[in-house]
Amino acid sequence: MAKFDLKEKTLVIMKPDALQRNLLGEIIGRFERKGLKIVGMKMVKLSDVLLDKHYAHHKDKPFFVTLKRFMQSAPVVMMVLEGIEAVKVVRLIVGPTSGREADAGSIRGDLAISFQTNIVHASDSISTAKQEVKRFFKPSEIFDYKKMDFEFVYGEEERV
Ligand code: FUP
Repeated sequence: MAKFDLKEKTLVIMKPDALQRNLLGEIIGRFERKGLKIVGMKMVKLSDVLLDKHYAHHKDKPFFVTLKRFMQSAPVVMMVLEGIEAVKVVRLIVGPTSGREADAGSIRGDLAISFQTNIVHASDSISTAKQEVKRFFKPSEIFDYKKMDFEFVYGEEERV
């Protein structure tokens, strides 16, 4: 069995504030430069049904209404990113929920000063990532292709 899962996938949602603040290219560039592989990407207006499922764990919280209003205020751009330990790596790049607590160098630490308008969503575990990728992307919207920088992004032992 392979030592590393080169195809671990995670979901990133670039929220309406990322779009409105012209930060999409900046965010995508950070993930690209890290070596993560973009295997799916699309722009959508999130429906009530999808948001109720996505934020089901927050359904009874007082901020649920404002969170939904914000998430539906403009389209979002969603990506499926792939790579070894993609879920963990992406959460590190994104930083903790509050832009005020996130370390400089992370997306939220560098680009957000809010708790709610915090630029991106990223799956928080391997099992959540599996559910979220399935929730937002059809199998035909996820692509398996050869990336030309692969041999330089990973060392030989990681590529077997
Ligand atoms: P995260 O996994 O970092 O995106 O954070 P959570 O799943 O805990 O929260 C999801 C979203 O709910 C956050 F991005 C912002 C919003 N939120 C609030 O607006 N108020 C709160 O008190 C907590 C979360």
